[in-house]
Amino acid sequence: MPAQPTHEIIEGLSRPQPSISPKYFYDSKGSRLFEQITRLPEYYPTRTEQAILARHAAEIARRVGPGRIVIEPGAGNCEKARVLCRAIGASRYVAVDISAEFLTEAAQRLRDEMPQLQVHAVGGDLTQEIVLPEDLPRAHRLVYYPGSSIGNFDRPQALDVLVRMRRLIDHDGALLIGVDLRKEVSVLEPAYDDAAGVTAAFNLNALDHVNRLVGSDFHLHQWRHRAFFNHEASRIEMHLEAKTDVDVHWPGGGRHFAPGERIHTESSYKYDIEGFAHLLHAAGFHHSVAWTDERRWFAVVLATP
Ligand code: AVJ
Repeated sequence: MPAQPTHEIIEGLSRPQPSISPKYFYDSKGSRLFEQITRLPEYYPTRTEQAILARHAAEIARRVGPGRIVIEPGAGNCEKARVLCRAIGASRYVAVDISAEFLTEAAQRLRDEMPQLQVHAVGGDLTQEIVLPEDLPRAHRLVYYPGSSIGNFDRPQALDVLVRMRRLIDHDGALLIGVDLRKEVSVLEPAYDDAAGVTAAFNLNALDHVNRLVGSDFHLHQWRHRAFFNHEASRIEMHLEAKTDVDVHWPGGGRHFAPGERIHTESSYKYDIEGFAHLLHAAGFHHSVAWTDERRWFAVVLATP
């Protein structure tokens, strides 16, 4: 999180098209809700990606080779890395996350479980420069970016993030990245608007988090969760929509929302494999291999310079 989240949040809320960055979903309650989302019947990405990784683990391991230094931006609970590091016989693992405390605990658990793996925890995120441990060798690195987190960024931002990843590795490095693919709206929309209302709670929780960060007075019951596929932009959009006239105050200001007015909280871009390979190419990853599931809902891509 930046040093001054208050500024960024108020600026976003004050625009004609108000928005809150999706990074504000992830306070401790939001992180718990997200873990619940990954287990929902409608939310296919997590389990589809895991199935692809499990199915092709041997081939991935063969292609990347043993002794890799795995760097994972947005590592969170380090769950996914444990599986990968085992499968490929990694030598070191560098977990990077904005929530440094959460990360330190997760890193310690991983050390206890895999004593042969050297584990480092680093605070930071991909929209800024990541500062890696000084003694970390440059050779034989593998950047791991699962979960289709790249989908949160629009094209120029996604390109920028991929360029930053490219700079983390040398010519012998690689990127293993999960990408959610374009598919029928009847599958996409329920994944972001589930029957149990977990995604709605996750979206609304951003208002609670914002209240705590900026001292605003959003009342959650005045807002409803909206999620729909924007075909032109090829992205799921999540919004919070005012149910009635809403007046929100924060120190030094505030704003009025008319009934039906929306705060944009997240975009989740859906790619096709060819388009994503293009983006990778533009970022300096000139070779890529993609694995996908039978329904072609999700892709795991190994990209190299
Ligand atoms: C963590 C960004 C991959 O876009 O699917 C899930 C976040 N938002 N349900 C996604 C999310 C609502 C998720 N990413």
